[in-house]
Amino acid sequence: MRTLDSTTSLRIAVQKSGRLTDKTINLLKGIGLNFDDYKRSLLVKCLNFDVELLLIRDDDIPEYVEDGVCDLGFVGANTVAEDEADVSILRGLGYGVCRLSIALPKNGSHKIEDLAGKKIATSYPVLTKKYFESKGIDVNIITLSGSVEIAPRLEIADAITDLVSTGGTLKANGLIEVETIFDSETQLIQTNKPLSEGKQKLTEKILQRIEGYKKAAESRYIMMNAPQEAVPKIKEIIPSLKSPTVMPLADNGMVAIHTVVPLTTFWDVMENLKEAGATGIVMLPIESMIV
Ligand code: PRT
Ligand code: ZN
Repeated sequence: MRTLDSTTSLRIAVQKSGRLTDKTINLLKGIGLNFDDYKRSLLVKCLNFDVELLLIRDDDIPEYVEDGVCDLGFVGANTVAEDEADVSILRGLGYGVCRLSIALPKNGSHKIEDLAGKKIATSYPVLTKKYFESKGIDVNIITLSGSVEIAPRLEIADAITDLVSTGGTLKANGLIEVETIFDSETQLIQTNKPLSEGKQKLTEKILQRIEGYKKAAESRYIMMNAPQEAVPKIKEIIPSLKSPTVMPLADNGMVAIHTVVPLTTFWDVMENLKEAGATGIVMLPIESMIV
């Protein structure tokens, strides 16, 4: 195992090839990290920061970060929790969202209490065991590494726990989702081994940039014209980060207003602004922002 010192780059673990890969790479590029083609090598140097990416299977990421082989990692909360990894969770990232759920064959009892003494197939034995123990239901857990959804049809198990996002896989296999036992999203994790001052500073910088990047993705920049007398009403409508920018226009009594609104309220805000007298409302995406 390598020693951690200030001469080595901040090493970040990323899933090599899977559901989290593209979104993680896009996030890293979006916060200004440039690197060579990540598909060609397992260890990729960042061209403009003292950072390197280690591309590995997602299952290995919590352990590599726990051991300090990697300083940071991007991985599903489900994988971190199943590993019971001793790492720090820096933040959730809002992608790779899924849930670990109990699913049962369509025909038969749909009560989890009726699973007492039955066989449950899963790739998540730790989380599944914890859940059933917390409910006081004694079950036999069968660990499978994949294709868990087929286990009831093969009569290997009476029920399963598996990751679900759209629910299509369960449905296609004649299973009904009856209970969520763990909600997951991709997380940025950090090793609990000590980091050099340089690495710690870089980690904080990355975290701050992610904050701005996420905020920007969830916001829209809007510009509009309005009569001066509509400004107080418009200020009430805009749940702005700060006060909106209000600039007089050459047209007498008219002003231009620029502001940022959260995407979630965007359409309501647009409609209310129009009603309050705003015209020529323009909305623009925001690449990034410092918050
Ligand atoms: O090769 P490697 O080990 O790196 O990858 P992997 O095959 O183990 O993982 P991968 O790439 O499939 O998933 C990586 C991570 O993506 C998971 O650990 C989760 O954090 C997250 N994620 C999000 C999902 C899903 N959504 C998901 N739907 N992981 C798996 N699934 C599977 C699920 O197991 C089931 O087979 O998709 C199927 C269900 O999907 P729906 O849409 O039909 O419900
Ligand atoms: Zn995996």
